[in-house]
Amino acid sequence: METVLKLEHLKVNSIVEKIKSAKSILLSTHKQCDGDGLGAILGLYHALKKINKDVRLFTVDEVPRKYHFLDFNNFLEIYEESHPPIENTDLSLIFDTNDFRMVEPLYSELSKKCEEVLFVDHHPILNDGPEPNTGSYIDTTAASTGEIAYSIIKSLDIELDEKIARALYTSIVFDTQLFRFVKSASTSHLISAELIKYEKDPEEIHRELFSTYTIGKVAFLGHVLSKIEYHSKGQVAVLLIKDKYLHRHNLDVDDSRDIIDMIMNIKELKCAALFREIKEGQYKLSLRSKGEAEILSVAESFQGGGHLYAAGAYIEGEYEKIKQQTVDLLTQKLKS
Ligand SMILES: [Mn+2]
Repeated sequence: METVLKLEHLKVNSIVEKIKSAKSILLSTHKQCDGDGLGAILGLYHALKKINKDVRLFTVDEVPRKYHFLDFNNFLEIYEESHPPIENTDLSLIFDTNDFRMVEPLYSELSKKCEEVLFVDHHPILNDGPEPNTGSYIDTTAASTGEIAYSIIKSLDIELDEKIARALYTSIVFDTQLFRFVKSASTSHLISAELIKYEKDPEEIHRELFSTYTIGKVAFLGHVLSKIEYHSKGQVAVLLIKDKYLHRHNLDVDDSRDIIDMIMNIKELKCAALFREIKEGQYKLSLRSKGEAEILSVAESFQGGGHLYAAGAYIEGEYEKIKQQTVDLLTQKLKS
């Protein structure tokens, strides 16, 4: 087990050296943060505190309710346009994205105030997107950025503890969806096996992340799941979630985020597209594929991004048109 993990450590050496020489470090993740980015920066925050670094933790917007069990209220700050300027900082590390647009307006402030701003990520660099800053660390073989944070912490010789383990374990189980998406590597399991020694109730974490349905949410699901459309002989599913559906059941945006993965449990399906209405004529598209069709390029054709088989984009236009365009692209991908 040790050998496998040691190999992983080597790759993050440049980031580790930068952390060693920095006194003040700021950690952040993409907007509408998820369990992966948040878990990774929380784990690293607790670890860097142990070696007496001056660390600050920022998100660019509210952290969704379901992550509140991670207990970050006393030190996590939300950066908004009106936020007082950030003090000069030696190093900023941004986890779980390599696209600065996902970290605005914080990113612009960091570029002014930090010696160095680097991305630590596992998403492929977008073909048409911005080039991540030199020195950034991107490992697309990692199933979560929590695994990268783990390697950094280990390379710094920081001993794990309950807080670090809880955060990193959250990151891994969130992005692998309880070890369903592990990118065929043993790394996620090996690291988790070590983390779980420090975590007294891993099942509580599973519940906090995945058993979050309220009665309202189940009613909402009953409503939206009945509206799924099937195309290409049932291989492609499309769903539109109107803003008013969420309002009607008193839910927020984060409550709609797991629906696409739920749809992907349909056996016959090969890929799915979920459109969430932001306002009329404006949609957040989420795409998923079981692996036969690569869908990142479909997201990129709408100026979006993500992973090869899980991607998304923000789209403006008339719904029926955008939908048809998406279905056509997905069908093409299935044929090629
Ligand atoms: Mn991630």
